Amino acid sequence: MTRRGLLRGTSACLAAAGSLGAALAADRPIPFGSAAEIETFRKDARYRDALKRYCDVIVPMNDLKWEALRHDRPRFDFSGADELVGFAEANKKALRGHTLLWGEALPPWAKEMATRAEAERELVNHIEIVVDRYKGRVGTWDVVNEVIKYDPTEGGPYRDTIWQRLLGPEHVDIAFRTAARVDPKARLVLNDFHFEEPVPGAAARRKVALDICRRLKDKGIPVHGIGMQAHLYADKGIDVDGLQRFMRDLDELGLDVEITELDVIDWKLPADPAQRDKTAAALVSTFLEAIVSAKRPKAIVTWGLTDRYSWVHETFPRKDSARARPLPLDADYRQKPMMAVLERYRRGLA
Ligand code: 9MR
Repeated sequence: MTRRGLLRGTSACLAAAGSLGAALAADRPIPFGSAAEIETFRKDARYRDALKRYCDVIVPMNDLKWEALRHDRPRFDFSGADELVGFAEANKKALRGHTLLWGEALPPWAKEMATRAEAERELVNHIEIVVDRYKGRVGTWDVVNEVIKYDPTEGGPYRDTIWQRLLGPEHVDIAFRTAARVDPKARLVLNDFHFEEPVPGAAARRKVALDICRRLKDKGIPVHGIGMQAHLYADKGIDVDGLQRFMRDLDELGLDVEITELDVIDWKLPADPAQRDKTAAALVSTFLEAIVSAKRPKAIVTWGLTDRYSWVHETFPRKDSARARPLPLDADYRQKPMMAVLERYRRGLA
């Protein structure tokens, strides 16, 4: 089999290639994964099968958030997270942990924290317990999620959250320092969105992300990469030059990149499903080309697998009430053109 032929093969074929597969280590496909939502996971066997079939990496979509783990202040509820972690481990999937600090998806009591001391105590205690429970199992953590102000050109750079209000910019330091202390082998990531549009706000956000990581590194606090959520708007463009510069800046800082929540927001596209799928695939292709041609991501993760279930339906409803088509599989689990694009880029065949 030629090298190209081998690369075209399935992962099963690569695994079967044994030492030849190992010799191609540098060409190993970029790990692909998806977020998994617990209610759907429990009720839909096809959803579980799709996770098994397509994913190298699983991310509990909501079950590691404070809202899920901490609805009772004194007692951690790991039921959902343990179920998804168990499934990932049983099926030899890597795990991303999402997320140790976010200004949203908080239980009511956490939104009512009132003092700096209380916020710091709760944050440190939470990270110690959660990271320790999954030590050596969750390989990568979105340590902080969405800490950058939506448009830092209008003041900032930090988003106004309970953490920022009570702890100031140090909330980021505390989160990374604590996660690193509890699991020194975990990869620690700053995760955020709106990095890719050709607008000054997105460029400012890229700069803030780099500045935060540089500041952490200067203080000796470990940070390994930036997670680009990549909720791509089909009606907006991609700043290819800006992204490529971003990849070079990440390289200079010794940081990884990963794509963490990829999907396409198609609410402004014409109704025709085939046309929408084609546009979405082309958009994902433009985005991945910009990234992968400059830097190999550690993982490419979509925010769900099938159009049957996605946050995009509720958050970006279409005027014509047609279902959104944000993901690589359609509502009946058939592969869409986006899946072929993902396969091409992760196998280096683009
Ligand atoms: O898709 C998630 C949805 O089910 C939750 O209700 C919501 C609040 O926890 O979070 C959604 O996921 C978000 C992710 O955690 C962070 N980036 C934006 C995602 C879409 O809102």
